[in-house]
Amino acid sequence: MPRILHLGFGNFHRAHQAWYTELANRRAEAAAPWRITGVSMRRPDLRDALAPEGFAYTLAIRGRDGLDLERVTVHDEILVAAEDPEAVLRRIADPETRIVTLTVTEKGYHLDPRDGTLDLADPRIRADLEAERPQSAVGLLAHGLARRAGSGAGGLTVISCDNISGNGRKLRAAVARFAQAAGLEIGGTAGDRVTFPDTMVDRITPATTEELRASVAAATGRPEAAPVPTETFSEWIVEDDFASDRPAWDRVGAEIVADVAPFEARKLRLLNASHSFLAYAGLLAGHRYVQDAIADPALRAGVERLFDEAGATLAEEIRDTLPAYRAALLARFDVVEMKHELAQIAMDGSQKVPVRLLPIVRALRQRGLPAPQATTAIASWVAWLVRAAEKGRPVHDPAADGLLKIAGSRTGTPALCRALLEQVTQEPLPEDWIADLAGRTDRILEGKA
Ligand code: CS2
Repeated sequence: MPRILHLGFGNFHRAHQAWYTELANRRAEAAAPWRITGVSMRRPDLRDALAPEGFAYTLAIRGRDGLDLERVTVHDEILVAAEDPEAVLRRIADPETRIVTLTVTEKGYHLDPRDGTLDLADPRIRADLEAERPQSAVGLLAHGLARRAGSGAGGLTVISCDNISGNGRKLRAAVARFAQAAGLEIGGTAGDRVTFPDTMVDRITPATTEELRASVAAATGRPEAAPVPTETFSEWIVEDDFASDRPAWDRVGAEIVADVAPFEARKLRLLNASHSFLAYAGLLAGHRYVQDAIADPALRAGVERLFDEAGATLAEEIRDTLPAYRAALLARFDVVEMKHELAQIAMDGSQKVPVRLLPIVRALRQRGLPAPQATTAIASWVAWLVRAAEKGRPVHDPAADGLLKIAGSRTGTPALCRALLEQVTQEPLPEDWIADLAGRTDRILEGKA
């Protein structure tokens, strides 16, 4: 039975890659169905909640015309990496496993946000470098690939499904760096090839709420512990670089292409960039959900300007798609029943700002153009951190301690902006841009923006 091992068994995986695999299995009736081993990285809660149902769950797909319920039944095993890393390593080395997918969020890669390489000074990575049984995704992959190498287990495709630009390439480099530092030999022979295609993934998937549990129970007539809310829209673009066979994903909507980069830039710089802007500016304006922020005329106008700026940085070949893409995005943000929490999107800004917003500023400045709205979006992040430091509010970010220390310092806004940005980029930060950023931050903090 062909198998996928998935690291990061959370709602996004359950709404996206698992759903494509479910549909592909239904399509390819004659072939052996693919099964997924889900791996929760830390907590057993979801495994325990889903075990009585044989790990099946309901996907609650919310569109303008109501709720559509689909059953997803592709998982037959859930492991918990923190409890039993050995079981995960065995599965990576298992010849049945043809594909490893990952949704561990940006911070789950332990990359240095300033240059996107594995951060060997990160405490989790340091601990894993000493351990026989690592717990991070990168450590598990390096050890698992070392076991697999030369075993004749066959080719393996490792697919990062997180919102990081060049996600496949960065993951490959991170695993190689870890292996080198740990003295592991992972280079497969011709028969044991391992590839890391780049991908663009897209489906808005909020957290499960009590309200969703109640509406799914009312519709199906039986209570369910962990249904997943999502939208009708879904997109998955994967680089054509497979070392193994794969489910018939391309027959159910996924696209396998030669170059993912233009799609990835469009998604990160339009969807994710405006999400982050709405999160910081929206929370500062007292909103709770994406739907409230996008209904605020000032914020909606800001999103439109951000779309203009981001659109101008994209490759020529994708520009024609922009009017329809932008209209679809606004409609997606507007679905009132989604209740997508801005606080969830605001998390991990130090990992998100450098891949979503800074590339817009960089690309426009390289052409001698200003990037006022992308700069305002970054200023919203800075202002939100300053407010959090003032109020002693916790910030969910792997770099929270350092960020809050800077945000709470009384060095003056330009120095504060520079110090914060230096946490997330190695690029030179020109004085005029820092002055502009600081001015925008002050106006937001004074309530004048
Ligand atoms: C969001 C994304 O939480 C966030 O930062 O911007 O998770 C977004 O909902 C997805 O990328 C949509 O595909």
